Amino acid sequence: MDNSVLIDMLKKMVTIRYFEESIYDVYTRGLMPGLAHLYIGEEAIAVGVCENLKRDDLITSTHRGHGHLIAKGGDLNKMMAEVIGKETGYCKGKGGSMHIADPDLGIIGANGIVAGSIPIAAGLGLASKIKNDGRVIVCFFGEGASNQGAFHEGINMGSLWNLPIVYVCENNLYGISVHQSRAQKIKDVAVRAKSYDIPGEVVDGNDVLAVYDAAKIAVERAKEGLGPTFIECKTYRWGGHHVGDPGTAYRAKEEVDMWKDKCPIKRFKSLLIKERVLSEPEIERLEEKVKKDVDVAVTFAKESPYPLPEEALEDIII
Ligand SMILES: Cc1ncc(C[n+]2csc(CCOP(=O)(O)OP(=O)(O)O)c2C)c(N)n1
Repeated sequence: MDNSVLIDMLKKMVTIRYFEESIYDVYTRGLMPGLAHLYIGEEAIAVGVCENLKRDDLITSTHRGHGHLIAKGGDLNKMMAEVIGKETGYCKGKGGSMHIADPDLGIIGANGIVAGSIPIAAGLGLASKIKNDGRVIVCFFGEGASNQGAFHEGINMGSLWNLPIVYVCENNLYGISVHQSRAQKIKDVAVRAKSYDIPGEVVDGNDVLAVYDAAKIAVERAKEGLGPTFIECKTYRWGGHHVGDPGTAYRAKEEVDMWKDKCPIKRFKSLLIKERVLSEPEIERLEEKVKKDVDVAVTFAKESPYPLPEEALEDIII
């Protein structure tokens, strides 16, 4: 793989991490209405998958969507402004964290309905197949979503109609406060692919190159008309379910610490240093640049106006 691609992947992972930390900061300062679900710890998945996509390819996202959007090229200023409810945001500040979409970048949208994006991916896949436009649809969701009826109905259609979809299950072990073992008997969600007669693979979701490799094969299969693939990425969310949940009541500190040791960014940085792709000072400079970009987004969002009350009913369907 070209060094510039590896560096771009690190940059995107660091951007997601710092963007999410900044959201936590604006939340604790009381600048953010409502809540947001952070992606810290899971950065390798969005980046490893989206690095295989072209601008025209489509992604559907989840309630924990910032990482997917950034990995697909989302605008940091417009994202941050949306999260804190400002008029310059993606939805003029009326949608918030869980409703960010950018169709021009192939980002069909975050989604507050757990598993809601899976039938949407079936529709997008069917449209792509009918138009024969060569697009691939990546559908992100959690292991919790895989217990929903919409998951089974959506994948059944994807499989039956041989649609160009890559199903990416981000198994972070918890659905809100419920451990996976209390919600499903299987350990590997990927086994469910078998009942839909599509390939299913388990990968280390904290290893960005392992995710990249698995997604590359899946994207190629979809482009060749061979139908969907299911990739389960094992990972962990470092924080609580959302910014208001400390995440300490239902998880042991040792468990959280163990996963923090497996930090996808630390791991990728070590590899890039070992392979002489980047030196430590170069990584520091990259991180400084990313921090500046995110800080600019925060300032842009803070300084932007709120939407006008008289426009509250515009742009919505009532
Ligand atoms: C249809 C539906 N049911 C329940 C909820 C409440 N809810 C929000 S997030 C969540 C857990 C989702 O877990 P998972 O799919 O594993 O994603 P994660 O939060 O772990 O990323 C639930 C039950 C919802 N938003 N939508």
